[in-house]
Amino acid sequence: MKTSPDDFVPAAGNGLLDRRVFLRAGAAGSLGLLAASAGAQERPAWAKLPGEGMGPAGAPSKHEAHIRRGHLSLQTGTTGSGASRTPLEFLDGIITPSRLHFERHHSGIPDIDPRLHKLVIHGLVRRPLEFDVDALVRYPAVSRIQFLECSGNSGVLTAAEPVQASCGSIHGLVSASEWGGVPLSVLLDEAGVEPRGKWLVADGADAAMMSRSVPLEKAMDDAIVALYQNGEPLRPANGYPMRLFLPGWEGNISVKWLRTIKVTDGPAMTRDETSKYSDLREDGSARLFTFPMGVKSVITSPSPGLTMRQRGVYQIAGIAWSGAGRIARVQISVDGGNSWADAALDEHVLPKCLTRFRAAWNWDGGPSVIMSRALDETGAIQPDRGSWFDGQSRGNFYHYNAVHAWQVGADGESTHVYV
Ligand SMILES: Nc1nc2c(c(=O)[nH]1)N[C@H]1C(S)=C(S)[C@@H](COP(=O)(O)O)O[C@H]1N2
Ligand SMILES: [Mo]
Repeated sequence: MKTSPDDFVPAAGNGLLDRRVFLRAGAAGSLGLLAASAGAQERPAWAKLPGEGMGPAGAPSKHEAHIRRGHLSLQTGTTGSGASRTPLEFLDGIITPSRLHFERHHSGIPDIDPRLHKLVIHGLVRRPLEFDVDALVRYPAVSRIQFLECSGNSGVLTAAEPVQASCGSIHGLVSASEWGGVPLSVLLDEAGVEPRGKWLVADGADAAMMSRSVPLEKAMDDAIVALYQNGEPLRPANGYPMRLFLPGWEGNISVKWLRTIKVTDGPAMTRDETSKYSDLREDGSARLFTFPMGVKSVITSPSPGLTMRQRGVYQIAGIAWSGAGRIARVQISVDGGNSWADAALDEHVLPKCLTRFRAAWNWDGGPSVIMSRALDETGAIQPDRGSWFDGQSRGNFYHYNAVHAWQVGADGESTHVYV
């Protein structure tokens, strides 16, 4: 079935179309109407000669070499401390290729020999245990597709003026992977947590000695000791040979290069959970722990650098996620929030994972402000920018999840605006 522009049903102001256009066969064909009609083609040179041979490992096309992690900020006076970001504007679907997963290191990437690395579980347990990789791979394993987001992601949106940067530079401290490994509950059960054991303190084998306190409840619920990322052993930057992975919670607590788990009767109040990653309130007090990441969405296309060259039908695409569970709904506005319509969600709507959303927009070539707003299965709604600041101290920039807006200009370029 072919659709024509007549099949595009308006859903909200300024040309936003009904999402059912994505559910209909032939919808792509209708967008193809914009292209010159394809007739018989000449065979180009590459279609006449035998191609390159195969190799032991793949690499992206040389024509896509610009798709790289962006905004590599290095903390001055350090070697390898800082962050690199996922180039969200160039990606589609929900899985982040491992080579483009964001990185956040507090003291660089340790060069760990997996044969010498051990995870020790001790403290308030009946039987202290020690595991190397060879031992862990013999345990019952699980794998799940889930996001990881740094609490500092999008924090630049607390600035007085909207920063002009790419989508990935602003929001790219979030990625999603298939994480595989051993449920922490299995290992803790084997060690035998004593009744007084209510928390654990996890620390990493990097020079930053990253350490975080985890409530036992979460550890027993869905935490894993991850060994695999997108089907292959973890990348060194992401915790090789093993990391803690706490689905939906602020990235910092997923301790990389996991070395020790000590079961305790309370939180240790480590440097990494007190001097950083805690939210300062208006009255000057600090909130004690903000673990799950709030419901959030971002339009990845169009966005700065992805120029819209002519008026007509475009796909608005983006990602939505919530640390509390599944995304229930994403709404889109292309008129600065005056009217909204539901986006279509891709097939895989997984808990604590990125969800891909799409909407069709018949752009009339005029300046437009485009926004997305997500709702999760617990009923939580992504806040608007104004209400995000309620109760927060000035200067707090962690856990920013407010609705975000791009302005598409008459020249087809997107810029960052506050609404
Ligand atoms: N050992 C250790 N674990 C760590 C860190 C670190 O510097 N050292 N950074 C934390 C922070 S702040 C985040 S956001 C995530 C980032 O994980 P990634 O680099 O795999 O994206 O790891 C966390 N775990
Ligand atoms: Mo982080």
